[in-house]
Amino acid sequence: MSQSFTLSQMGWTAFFQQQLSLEQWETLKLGRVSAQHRGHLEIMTTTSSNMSLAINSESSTSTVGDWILMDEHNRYVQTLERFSLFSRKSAGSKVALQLIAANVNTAFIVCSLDGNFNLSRIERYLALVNNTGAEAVIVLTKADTCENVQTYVEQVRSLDTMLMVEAVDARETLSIKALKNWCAHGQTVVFIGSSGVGKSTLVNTLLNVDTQVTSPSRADDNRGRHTTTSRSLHLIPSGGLLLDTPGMRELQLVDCEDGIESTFSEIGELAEHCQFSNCQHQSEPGCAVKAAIVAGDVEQRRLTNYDKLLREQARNGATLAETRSKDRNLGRFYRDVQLEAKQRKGKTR
Ligand SMILES: Nc1nc2c(ncn2[C@@H]2O[C@H](COP(=O)(O)OP(=O)(O)OP(=O)(O)O)[C@@H](O)[C@H]2O)c(=O)[nH]1
Ligand SMILES: [Mg+2]
Ligand SMILES: [Zn+2]
Repeated sequence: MSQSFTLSQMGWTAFFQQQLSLEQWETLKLGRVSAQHRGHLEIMTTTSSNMSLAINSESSTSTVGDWILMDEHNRYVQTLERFSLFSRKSAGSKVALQLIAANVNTAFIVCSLDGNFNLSRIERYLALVNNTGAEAVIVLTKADTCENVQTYVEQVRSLDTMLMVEAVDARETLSIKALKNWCAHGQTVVFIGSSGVGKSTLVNTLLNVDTQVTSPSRADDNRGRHTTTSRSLHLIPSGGLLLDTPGMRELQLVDCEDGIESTFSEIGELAEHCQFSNCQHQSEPGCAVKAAIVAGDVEQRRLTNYDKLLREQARNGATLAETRSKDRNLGRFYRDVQLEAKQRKGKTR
């Protein structure tokens, strides 16, 4: 299917326009990465919804949602600066940063009300989203299977009274009507959350077509059977772009301190009133955070999660930096060895 859209429908704004010179604007082609495959990127342009671009060492750093420039032969030239970027530590033991999505306005943090609900997990996703500057909306799906929906909505609101929360039946157009507010013309929305919570179901209902494959929930979503296996960007002809992602088994945060601080801002504010400026809020005297917990104003769970996430992102950040520097040193080592070999050859010749 080859539909064509305007740049503005695809999310183009002045932020990107100002990055181009007049010459680039007149001679180069623009596209937005809509999917990433093993050897090629799928690109949305004003003339094609699925142009293919081979991945080379330069384009390999771009991700779904990126705007890229191509020359007249459809060769990759450059990725434009992003206004937001989602990344995490790659799942499993691999020490690498995985880019999830670029240029996202809103993130729907999707949780289902059938056993998936977990406030600490929601905070983890919130820290990720708040670190990017995108707006977070908590979408509680499978509200049709739950008897006390309102109590869950209130639990989420207790994290932050300003937080947007919507409880829906993801399969029903009428039920998800409120979500359309965030899917306005040119706005990009990413769907994140565990496997089986209804991300692709939401995408299908919002698109009004069954583009994304969905499958019945498994009792245990920890076995790695994900229905959606890659990220993809879909344009709603009436406005908005939806970025579906595979369920995350493990969202490990990296360098997310700002996101964590803004997600748990009341703890930081209280900490300013602790007797010691380096208070760890454990058992120090004059701890304002502990006092708030005793008074019932802050949940102990929240403080524990705050500490855990802060430590985790710092640890992952340090490991990643170490790996990068090792790689650099190794690269230098190989270069030196090659240089030496060349010099030796030169001498013997
Ligand atoms: N009753 C009910 N079922 C839902 C709702 N949302 C999703 N489902 C069902 O839940 C199952 C899983 O939905 P998917 O949309 O595939 O979940 P997903 O989050 O995309 O999962 P992954 O692609 O594995 O990450 C499907 O059978 C959906 O029909 C809902 O609000 N109510
Ligand atoms: Mg899916
Ligand atoms: Zn303290």
